Amino acid sequence: MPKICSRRSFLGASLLPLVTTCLAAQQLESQEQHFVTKPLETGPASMEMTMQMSPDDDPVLAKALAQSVSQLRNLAPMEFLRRFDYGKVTSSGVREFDLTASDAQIEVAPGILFAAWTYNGTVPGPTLRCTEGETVRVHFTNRGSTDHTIHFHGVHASNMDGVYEPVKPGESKIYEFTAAPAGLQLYHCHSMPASLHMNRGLYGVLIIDPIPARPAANEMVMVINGWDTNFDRRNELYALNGGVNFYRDNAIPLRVNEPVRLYLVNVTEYEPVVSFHIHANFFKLYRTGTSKQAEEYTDMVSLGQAERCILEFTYKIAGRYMFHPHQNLIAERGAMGNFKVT
Ligand SMILES: [Cu+2]
Repeated sequence: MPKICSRRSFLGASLLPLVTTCLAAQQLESQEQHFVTKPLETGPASMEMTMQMSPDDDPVLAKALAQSVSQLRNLAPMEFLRRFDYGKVTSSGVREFDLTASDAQIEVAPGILFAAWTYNGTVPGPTLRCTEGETVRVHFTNRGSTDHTIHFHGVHASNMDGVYEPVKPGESKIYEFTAAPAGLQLYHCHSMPASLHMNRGLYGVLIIDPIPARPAANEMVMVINGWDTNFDRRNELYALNGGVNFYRDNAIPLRVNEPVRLYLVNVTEYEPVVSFHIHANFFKLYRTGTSKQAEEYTDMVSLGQAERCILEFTYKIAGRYMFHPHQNLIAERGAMGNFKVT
């Protein structure tokens, strides 16, 4: 029996649905830990659950962190890094995107399946890309099991803000706005509780390119996120672009002397701040990407939740270089990566 079941089974009748889920999970492959529990209600029971599970006391999570990562089901962090969705431009010049919310089981670490809520089937959702001043139209369909929205960061009308008009399962909504300001924005579900809808995986990146465009570079998107696998409002695991330790074991290839531009976004729930550090190098820092003038030249940046920034750097010496949040516990629990510079 997976340890999660034995630990939870003594917690009493209020957690009977969890126990039932655990019994069902025993039918699943023995090497996998499936997290398919319902979110906890507020109240004494959830307080009790905050004492449960961390990689320090759960051998399943500890093993998943120690195991080498190669492929993850319904996640493709290496492809995600440089996959930009430009949508389609209509004859009238409107840039249109399609986003569909759906429930999906995604493997966030080897053998760890998470019952995610997704945009277009994966986490993060697609990186949408447009140019400042364009009219953007997003066709949103909710094929999930509960209400969702899309809340875009940016400047737009209140009825396009994706907060007060929940889209019910089976329904659709069109969001339309003028892309502004240029910079690194994000989008996420704002159904309540937003913390749950984001922890479940409903977020993505919106890049609004300036006119004139930034200089050519090897561009990548990196989203820092946490995984609260037992819905106790604390993260057991952390990830870069959804995959726990994926870039630790699958180094991102870079070339010596090539300019690199990293679009960095923090969507980590339940942490007041998450930092990011690259080894053996410094970067130019553009907060929110709204200015073309770098604000700092540094090797560390700290981001509150939903904060983002653009980093520009170049490696001049070949080798393997680590990057990670400098809260080392967060790095050790999955938000670890390497560049391989050749
Ligand atoms: Cu939602």
